[in-house]
Amino acid sequence: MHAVNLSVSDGEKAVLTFCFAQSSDAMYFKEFKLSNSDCMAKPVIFVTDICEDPDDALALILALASPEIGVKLVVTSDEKDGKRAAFARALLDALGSSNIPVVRGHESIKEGSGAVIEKVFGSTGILARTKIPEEKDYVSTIRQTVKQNPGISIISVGTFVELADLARREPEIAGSVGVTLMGGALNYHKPGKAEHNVRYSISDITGIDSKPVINAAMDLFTSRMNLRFVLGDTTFMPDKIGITKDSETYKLFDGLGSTAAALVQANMDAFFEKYYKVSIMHDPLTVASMLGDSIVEFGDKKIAMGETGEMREAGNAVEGMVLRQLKVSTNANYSEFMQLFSQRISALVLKSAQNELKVLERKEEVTKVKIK
Ligand SMILES: [Ca+2]
Repeated sequence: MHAVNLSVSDGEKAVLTFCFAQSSDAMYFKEFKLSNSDCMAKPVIFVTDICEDPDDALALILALASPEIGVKLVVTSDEKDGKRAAFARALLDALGSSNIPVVRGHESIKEGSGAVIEKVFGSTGILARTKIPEEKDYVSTIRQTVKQNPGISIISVGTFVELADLARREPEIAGSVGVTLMGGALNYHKPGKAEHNVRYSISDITGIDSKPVINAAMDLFTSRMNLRFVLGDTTFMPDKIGITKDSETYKLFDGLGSTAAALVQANMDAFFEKYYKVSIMHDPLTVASMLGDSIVEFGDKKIAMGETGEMREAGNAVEGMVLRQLKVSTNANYSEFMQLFSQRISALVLKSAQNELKVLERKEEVTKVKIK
C-alpha cells in the first residue's frame, strides 16, 4: 500500500502526508505528519482501561503508528474520575494526535482497581497540567462516530461496560459494527476464575436476587454484536511477548525525555512496582490482529459462559452456562508480532521526541531574538 495524500486542515494550512507500507513486514514511513492519516486506513474506535497495565498505552501507540488503521475515537473504561481519559488525552497530544477525541467511560464497578493510575498521577507533573475530559454520554459519542465513519470497527482492550451499554441502548448501531476484543479465556491460568477483562466487567455489588447489579460480560456475550475474541489463552505468553525492565521496549522510553516517553515510563514503573515484574502485551497483540491475517489466527467455536464470566468450550459446559457461536483466537505468530510491534512503536516514539525537541529549540530561538 502506498499513497500520497494532500489534505487541508487547521486554518486552511495544507498538510502533505506520505504513507508507505510494504505488506506485513512493518516497513513504513510517514513523513511530515505524526498523527494517523486517513490514507487507506480502516477507521476504528479504541476502548481501553489505559494506565493500569502499560500494555494499553503501548497498544494505543501501535494503533497510531499503524497506517492500516485510523483511530477516530478513544473511549476509556474502568474509569477513575476521568483520570484514564486524561492519561489518554496527554499521550495522544504528545504523539501529535490532538485531533483524536477522548471520551470518558463508566466509573469502575470493581473494588481495588486504579492503583496504578493514582500512582502515575502522583509521579508526573504532565498529568497535573492535563485537563480531565468532562463527563459526556459515551454511547451518544460512539453512535455519532459510527455514523460519521462508514465501515468503522471497534478494538476493545479494556472492560466491557461501555460496549454492553452500547448493545443495550443502540442495538442497531451495535449490531452493525464488528468488535475485536481482548478478553476471556478457555483455560485461564488462574483456575476457577474468569479472565481479567471479563471479571472487571462484573460488579461486586449484588442485587436482591444475589446476582451482580452489572454483568456487562454476560450482557455483551448474549448481545447481537459481532464479536471476535482475542483470548487470554493466546495472549498469556510472558516468555514470548512479556516486557520487563531489561527489555528493549522499556529501554526505548527510559530516559528519552519526551512527554510521551515520560508518560509510558511512569506507567510501566508504577505497574512493575504495584503488580508484576513483567507486562504481557495482550492489548498490542489484539491491535496487531487488525493489521493483517498473519499475526493472529481465529477459528469458529461454540463457547459457553457462566454468570461469573467463566468461559469454556461447549463440550465442557456445565448447567447454567449460556452457549454462543463465536470467532475466537486459536494461535499467534509471536515473533512476527514482536518485530512489527518494536519497529512501529520505536519509529513513532522517536519521531515524536525529535519533533518535541524541534519545537523547544524554536522556542529558545524566539526567546534569544527577543532578548537581543
Ligand atoms: Ca487493557
